[in-house]
Amino acid sequence: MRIFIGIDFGEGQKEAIMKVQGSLRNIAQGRFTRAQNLHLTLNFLGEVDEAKLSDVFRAVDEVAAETKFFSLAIGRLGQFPSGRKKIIWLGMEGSKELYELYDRLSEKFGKIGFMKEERPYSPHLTLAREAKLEKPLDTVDVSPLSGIGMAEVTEITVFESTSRSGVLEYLPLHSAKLL
Ligand code: 2AM
Repeated sequence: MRIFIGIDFGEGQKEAIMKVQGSLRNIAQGRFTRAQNLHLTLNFLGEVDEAKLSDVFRAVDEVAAETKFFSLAIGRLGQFPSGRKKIIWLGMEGSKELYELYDRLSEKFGKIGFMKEERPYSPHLTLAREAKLEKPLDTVDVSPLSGIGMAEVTEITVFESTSRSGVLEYLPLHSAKLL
């Protein structure tokens, strides 16, 4: 099973994000993320044996039980890589708590035998894949985001990433509430 730990967003936040995506659709072609798939990835574990899932759930529970809820500002639009077909994302404004949560999870997953991610954590919320831009990204209207301000993070979720006939689906398997 392809597993990652992520943060889900509330309906109001998803609505605002989808409005920004709507504006992006005016200047780009690509595979756009569906509203139900909007999330922020914390730790990506990759292929996990079903037998190891309960260890993953326990690790998430333990970290959640020692982490206070926090706020996250959904910030600027960005893209990578710089080639012709890009991933377009919304970045999170530097939240110390988010990075601390990521580090705590990484440490815990290291202890139960998962490889540490070499690349630095780059929190982003993917709006579109394989995107081809017809105009610069700064022409996208991001004003709906100012309406939602800070997103409160109160729980973390273990997701299974599946692809059925090319349609990506992220199934929540287990959630743990932060303090
Ligand atoms: P993406 O949106 O940039 O593709 C499920 O695939 C989630 O895990 C997505 O948020 C995806 O990020 C992320 N993801 C996929 N492969 C990854 C990897 N090797 N390292 C970190 N995150 C990854």
